[in-house]
Amino acid sequence: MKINPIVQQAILNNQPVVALESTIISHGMPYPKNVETALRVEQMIKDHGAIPATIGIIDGEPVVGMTPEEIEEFGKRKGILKASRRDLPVIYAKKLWAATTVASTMIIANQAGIEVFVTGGIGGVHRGAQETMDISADLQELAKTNVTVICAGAKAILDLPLTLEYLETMGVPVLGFQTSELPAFYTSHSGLKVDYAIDNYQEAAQIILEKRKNNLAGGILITNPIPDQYAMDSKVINEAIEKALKMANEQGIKGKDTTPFLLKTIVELTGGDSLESNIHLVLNNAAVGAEISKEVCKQK
Ligand code: PSU
Ligand code: MN
Repeated sequence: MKINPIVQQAILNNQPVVALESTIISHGMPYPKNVETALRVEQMIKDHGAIPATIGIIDGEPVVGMTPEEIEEFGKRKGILKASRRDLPVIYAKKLWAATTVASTMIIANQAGIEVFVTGGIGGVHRGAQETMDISADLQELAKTNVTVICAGAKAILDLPLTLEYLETMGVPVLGFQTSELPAFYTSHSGLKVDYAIDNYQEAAQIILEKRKNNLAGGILITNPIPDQYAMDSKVINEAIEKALKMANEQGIKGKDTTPFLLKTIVELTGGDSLESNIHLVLNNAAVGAEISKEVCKQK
């Protein structure tokens, strides 16, 4: 793997590093907002005193700490694949370009020695999974790979109660950052409870270090609600979600295309409003993730 020297140095010196995924760039947001956002997220992490490491795969080589030029390329190049765990060996062997999902970013971050990973939303159990068995590989990865993921909960394109059940079965702690309610990505309310609320960065770091010290393999999910001023109106967003799900169904969208299709359609249906919320919640997660990674380094 190719590790950016600044990132490598920081890891070796127990300085805070925050991993970032690239599927959100290539398949989660339209160009040029995707690139703009990715760079702003990196800046936010730096402003909070940590080092960002955006992860992607270039010519079959995992890159940890992409350059701004590489991020730009991931944002606009056509045909960049979406790589989850099962795609990795093929992409490496065929020397392809691929964006990494939550699952594959966790794998590569872990191999590089990075504990904290910030994103927008994770994949989960899709609505209708009782029939389709569409359950994101992100959930299995959280069960086995030692990386802490900070997100804004999961989108209501998913079946949130089943996603929580699945995470419970897989032994993944689901924590709320200063909340006891699972945030629902575009809004801070899902009506569902997280396992535990955590009050501050110190507590987050203590939990992470206890999990590592006691060899309790797997990830931790820290859910961080979108700030009120950027949240969507729940009626507006839920209508868009319902409509997008119906369109996906009618158009026969399946497998790994489902999540990117839904994200794109929701942005179109809300006239770009959902994209603005999405951008702000990622920035907010970046700030929290940077602070947690600092605290982990301090307490280690
Ligand atoms: N949810 C979002 N934005 C995203 C994704 C999910 O709000 O960009 C991406 C992440 O990379 C996540 C992936 O890991 O979609 C999940 O895809 P799937 O459902 O196919 O596992
Ligand atoms: Mn799926």
